[in-house]
Amino acid sequence: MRTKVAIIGGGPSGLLLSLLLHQAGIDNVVLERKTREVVLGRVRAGVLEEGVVALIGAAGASDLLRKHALRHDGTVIYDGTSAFRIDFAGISGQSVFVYGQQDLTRDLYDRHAEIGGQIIFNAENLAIHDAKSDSPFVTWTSEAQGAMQLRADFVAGCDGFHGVSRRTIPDTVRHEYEKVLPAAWLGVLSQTSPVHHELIYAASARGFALCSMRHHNLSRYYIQCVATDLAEDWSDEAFWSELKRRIPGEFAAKLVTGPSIEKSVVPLRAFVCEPMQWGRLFLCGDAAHIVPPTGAKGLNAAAADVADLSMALCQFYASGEQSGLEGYSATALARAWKIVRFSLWFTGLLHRFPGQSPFDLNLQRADLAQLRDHAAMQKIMSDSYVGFVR
Ligand code: FAS
Ligand code: PHB
Repeated sequence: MRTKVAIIGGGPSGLLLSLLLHQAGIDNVVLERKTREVVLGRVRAGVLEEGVVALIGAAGASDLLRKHALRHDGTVIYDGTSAFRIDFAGISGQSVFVYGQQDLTRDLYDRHAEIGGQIIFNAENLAIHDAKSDSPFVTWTSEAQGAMQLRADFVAGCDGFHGVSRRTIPDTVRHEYEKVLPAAWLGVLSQTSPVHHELIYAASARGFALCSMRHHNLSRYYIQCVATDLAEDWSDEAFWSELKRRIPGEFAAKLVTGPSIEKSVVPLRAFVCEPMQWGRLFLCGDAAHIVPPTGAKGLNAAAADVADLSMALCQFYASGEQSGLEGYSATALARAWKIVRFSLWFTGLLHRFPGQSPFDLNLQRADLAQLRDHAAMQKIMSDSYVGFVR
């Protein structure tokens, strides 16, 4: 088999890249380790930047998003005593859009099927070969077809944190930076009406909590938990009772609870791989970087990589110009580190970590007061959250 771009990974990064390349008439094949059902079953992210919504539109997959996504012009921050609002629209002139990653990935898959895109599921034991040559190839096995090979001009590593692409870059070339935080998030999805029409980020003395949503009858809640907690360690009752103790009383009083239809634990860590390219292999999204979900940046950062790589590939195939490809890693890494910085700052502001001294807690209180009272601080936070920090 032969194509122009072999895309490893059928998550949001891989599908978005495949659609954007298709729009430009650039032949590509997506290779996904799991089944479509497994990929679409992942709940994950919930907030999209306005620029990412436009990118999904450029990929031809935004019809349902534009119809059903909830536009949020701001968010509520609770400092443990009082709540205040950050007015994204007023401060940054942009909003964010609440639309679950599950729905987005489904839309991307539906569009991909509409255009007759090529995707191979259950691609096991995938390996990338000759990435430093101008004719790399990918091998894999599948029950249906046995050992397979695909030759390509370029390979896009969109296979997430546990994928094979990043590890294809030799240890002598690859530098990995990681910061693991001593906490995790326990997330619950429930078919209940959201407690508020905007998100509530709560920095309570008992730990962080987040009230989010998917639509008017589907809510997404998180509480900070111990890093070693398992979802099954928490009953629904225990979850709801703890959430109520961490959010402002006025919201706790009207919180609609119900059975969890999904419950999962997400570790809090930041990770960056340098470089994000090696020869004709280019890494996008979680394959190259991970951020704590506090800033709602993981999926948006992945989309930004995809936008850069698709533009660079379009430039190459249109005119032979290689500057976009040659500068991809430097551009994407400069952005990734700013996104890591914002996500870690926002996480540190809102979470309580083991070993924090009374001095640390007073500093945290001062930082929250600074965000509440100073327009300059709100400008930095708002611009970062809506996606201006690039
Ligand atoms: P993904 O991991 O989504 O997709 C990679 C794909 O590659 C997968 O389908 C995988 O099966 C496939 N793959 C892996 N190895 C392969 C191989 N060897 N061969 C072929 N295919 C292979 N972000 C937020 O903004 N907010 C959140 O609340 C949030 N919650 C999260 C919760 C969890 C549990 C996780 C893991 C992440 C969360 N994220 C969140 C971040 C998440 O949304 C990612 O940023 C987003 O999925 C990135 O998309 P991809 O880069 O496509 O990687
Ligand atoms: C979500 O709705 O899943 C969500 C929203 C905002 C975040 C993280 C997760 O910061």
